Amino acid sequence: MSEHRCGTLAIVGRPNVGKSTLLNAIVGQKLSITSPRPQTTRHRVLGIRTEAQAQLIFIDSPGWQREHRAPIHRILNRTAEQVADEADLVLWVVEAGGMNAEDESFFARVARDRPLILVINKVDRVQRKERVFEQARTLAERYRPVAVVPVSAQRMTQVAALLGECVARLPIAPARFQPDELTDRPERFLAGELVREKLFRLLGDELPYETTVLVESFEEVGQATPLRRIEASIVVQRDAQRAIVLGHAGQSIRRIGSEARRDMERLFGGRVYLGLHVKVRSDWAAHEQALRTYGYGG
Ligand SMILES: Nc1nc2c(ncn2[C@@H]2O[C@H](COP(=O)(O)OP(=O)(O)OP(=O)(O)O)[C@@H](O)[C@H]2O)c(=O)[nH]1
Ligand SMILES: [Mg+2]
Repeated sequence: MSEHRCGTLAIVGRPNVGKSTLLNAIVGQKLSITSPRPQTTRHRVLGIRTEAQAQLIFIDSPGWQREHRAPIHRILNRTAEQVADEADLVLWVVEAGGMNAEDESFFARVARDRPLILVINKVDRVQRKERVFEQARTLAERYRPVAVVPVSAQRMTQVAALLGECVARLPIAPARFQPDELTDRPERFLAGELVREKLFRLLGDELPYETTVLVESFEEVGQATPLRRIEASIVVQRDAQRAIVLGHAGQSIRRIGSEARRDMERLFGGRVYLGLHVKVRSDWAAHEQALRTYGYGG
């Protein structure tokens, strides 16, 4: 019997390459929110995969970007750098056919000198597969990773092959989490994130990045078929944004609420009541201190 392996794997790269989609594909649950908008992820999110002879502890991170125009970008970059620092192995995610100068500076500043697996994601978007192999060859020569694996996180293509490459390179060590643990984040955190995902997906560019979600209360009631009662506030900066979140006759917020609730029920495996509110709070995002109060940077 082979020895048991366990270690941490950082999922890093520039915004929007599919890091969180990959984490979810690996764990089989929506632990980390995803959207077509860059910098959807704002926190480190752990996703644990337990196999017979290995436990892989993946850490999803915010997209790293070269330019930071606002304090929040600096915080997100720092979080991504810390995640890469802490891990036994770094999974650097890039896009099939779509590398740019930002990937290059990410490598120079964050990924260089680390044991690196290069993940070429979104291969489903490339018609001619030999293009992907060419890209893999070029990247292997240029960045000297321990492996290059083309995948489609969305379609789950080659994810098993990626896991095989990962396990082989982890230290021999006992498991750190129980086999049924999927993350270190409490349900309360995951609930807030799912509301934020719907907000991002439904309202997209209409809202500024500073829009966030606060879970005001989270309780479980009832014995036989417990119900999670969750009250959450969407925090915006201006009255006009409040109107956008509410939508005509409250349509938008109702849809955000029902879609978020459906995802929560799937993730928690039980009934959920979700009360959603909108709060206006101006200018807090300009201050890193305020961001910390809201739980960023952790
Ligand atoms: N076609 C295709 N799209 C993908 C794939 N993986 C992710 N996407 C899409 O790419 C977009 C970004 O995905 P995310 O997983 O949120 O990307 P991310 O790297 O976590 O982004 P940030 O958290 O913003 O840094 C979403 O619209 C995904 O549906 C893939 O394998 N194929
Ligand atoms: Mg993400």
